[in-house]
Amino acid sequence: MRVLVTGGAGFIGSHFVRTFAGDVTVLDKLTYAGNLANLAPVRDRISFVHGDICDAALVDSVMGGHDAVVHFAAESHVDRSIRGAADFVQTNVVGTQTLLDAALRHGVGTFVHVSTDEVYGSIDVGSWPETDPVRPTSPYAASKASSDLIALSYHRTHGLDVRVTRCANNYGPYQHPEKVIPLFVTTLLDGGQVPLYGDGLNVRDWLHVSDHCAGITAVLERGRPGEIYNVGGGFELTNRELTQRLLDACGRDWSSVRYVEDRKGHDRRYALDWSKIAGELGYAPAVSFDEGLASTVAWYRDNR
Ligand code: NAD
Ligand code: TDX
Repeated sequence: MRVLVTGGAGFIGSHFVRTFAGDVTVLDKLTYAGNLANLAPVRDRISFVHGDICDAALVDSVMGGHDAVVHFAAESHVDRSIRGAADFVQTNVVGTQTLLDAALRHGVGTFVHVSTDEVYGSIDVGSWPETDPVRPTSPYAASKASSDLIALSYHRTHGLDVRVTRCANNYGPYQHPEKVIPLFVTTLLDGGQVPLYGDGLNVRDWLHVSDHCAGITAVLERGRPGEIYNVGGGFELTNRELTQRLLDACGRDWSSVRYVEDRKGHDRRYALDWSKIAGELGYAPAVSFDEGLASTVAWYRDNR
């Protein structure tokens, strides 16, 4: 299978490319979040195209000859979307539409659109099934929800084989240190203080990046056209509980933590019902949180 992977130099996309057994072309703009070094282990067996998914002529010239697209490229950080939403709308919405048009023109077999649990909004108890409506709150989440709807519209309107995945919070090696786990680990290893937002009681469900990529591969290989698949099964923690584990792993205490002003519109909790992907595709997460966090901290220690 020849797969065009957008955003393949980022955190999750590069994990997918490093582990996927197929012919891969990466299309990546190498924004602040992309890093070619993330692809170093596989650089000689993949093709790399440096460019923007919003560049219709470039996307058209790259798309031909691929059996599938796995679309990771996005602006991905909530705090940055609060400071300014323009790049989020441009890349996440217009970029996705540009890719879909090219995929349609070139008769690409399958288009996997990689999305997030944040499109559902915040949930206090229970978990979201795929049938729940989107109620995004941050500009990041709203741009992802918009791209999900546009992607699904290409299935219903044009018959393009679009499949949407919505995953929980990822952690693992190679993540940009703007996100909470690598930010806290690298800061604590350097002896600094970490900023915990608000009361620290917001809850996130943490899934190892390799489990997310296993879910994406299952959807690519065995999923159904026009369907949404939640990819969950991580480990739920409040940010305080997470911070305690990171302090323990880095040999620090609560004097290394300062409570700071809360994120605007900070979603309280995300939780996915992932019974569909488990039942239909046999997906099950394989990495325990303790094991995954220990190896992630070790990776940041070894890759300063
Ligand atoms: P990331 O920010 O680490 O990487 C994004 C990549 O996309 C970078 O390599 C960047 O250079 C590239 N990119 C950005 N704009 C581009 C453009 N206009 N054209 C081409 N390339 C561009 O992101 P990530 O954390 O790896 O997330 C990947 C995808 O998974 C995103 O779509 C995100 O919404 C989704 N997702 C992330 C998480 C998470 O916890 N990180 C969870 C669920 C879903
Ligand atoms: O300095 C911080 N202090 C803090 O308390 C940062 C950066 C975050 N936080 C809190 C905010 C969140 O409750 O930690 C939690 C996790 O924050 P992020 O790492 O920014 O992730 P989140 O906002 O939950 O979004 C992530 O998961 C879903 C990814 O960045 C998204 O791309 C993905 O879609």
